[in-house]
Amino acid sequence: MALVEIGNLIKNSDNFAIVSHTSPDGDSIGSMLGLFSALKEIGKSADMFIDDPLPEKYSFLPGYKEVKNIDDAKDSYSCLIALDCGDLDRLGTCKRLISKADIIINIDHHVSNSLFGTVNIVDDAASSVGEILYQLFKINDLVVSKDTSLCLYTSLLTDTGGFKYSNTTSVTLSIAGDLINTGIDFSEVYNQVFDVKSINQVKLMSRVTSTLETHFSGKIAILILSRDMLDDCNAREDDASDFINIARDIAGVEVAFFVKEVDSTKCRVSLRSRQFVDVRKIAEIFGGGGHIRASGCTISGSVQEVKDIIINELKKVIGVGC
Ligand SMILES: [Mn+2]
Repeated sequence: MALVEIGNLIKNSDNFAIVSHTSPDGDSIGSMLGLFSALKEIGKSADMFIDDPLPEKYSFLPGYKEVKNIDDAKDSYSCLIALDCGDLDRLGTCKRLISKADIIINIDHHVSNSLFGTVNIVDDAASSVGEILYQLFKINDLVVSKDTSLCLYTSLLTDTGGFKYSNTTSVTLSIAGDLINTGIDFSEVYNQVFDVKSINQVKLMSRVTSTLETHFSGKIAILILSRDMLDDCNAREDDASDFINIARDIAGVEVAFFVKEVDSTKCRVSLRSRQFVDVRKIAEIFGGGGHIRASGCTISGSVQEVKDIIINELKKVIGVGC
């Protein structure tokens, strides 16, 4: 459906629920808070839900504290807007809100999106959901205030890794320019999102990097995060969300993956590639998804077992073209 029709649908609705994926990142949080801010500008009521704690580093964003617990949801919503979710399972427990809403608007940029909405805007050429929302607001003459801009800018900045990933386009940069023109402190956003670390996070980084292993003549780099490390450092899993980049950035590495122990029976895996390997395909084998250079999945097994499973899959693709 076209952006103008979605805009009309939003203008003619009220009582919104906004949801996004588990393990929230800068795009899910930035787009959610940006949409919330834009809806408030036109006098709409909206509740926001994410089925996981929000990383503290985004607490500078307006509306951060207004994200609600799923147990505080109303009995019904006229319109539910899902952001940055390739499929309904990405919503975690927020999935149950689907049956409480009359209309589902699905706004996403994952090519694998299952089109679960009543209406769907899935643009895999967009760097981030924040980029799609900006276009939606502009084309429908909705106000993009300084608060809204701060949130959307955070979406663009984080999903492009600071405007350096190949998903960054001239459209992304032009929108970022428009957002900066509202007067937001964009260097402070960068600082908060990429630079500032807690002492516990730095301690955790030291533990995680000490697990570094490389395989296939240094083309594969692996990091491990165990529950014990989190307990020892008094840290949360999301404190480790950027550590995968340390492995990916080692000279000669084509694929980096990060095995995070959920419990003794399963692990979450994040995958990154540099130039050749489509890591989304690997994540999809295990029911996960993502993008060609960044993906994730959950696999049953111990840390060691899961590590071996991924190495085995990479064995089939590494050396083919790289
Ligand atoms: Mn995204």
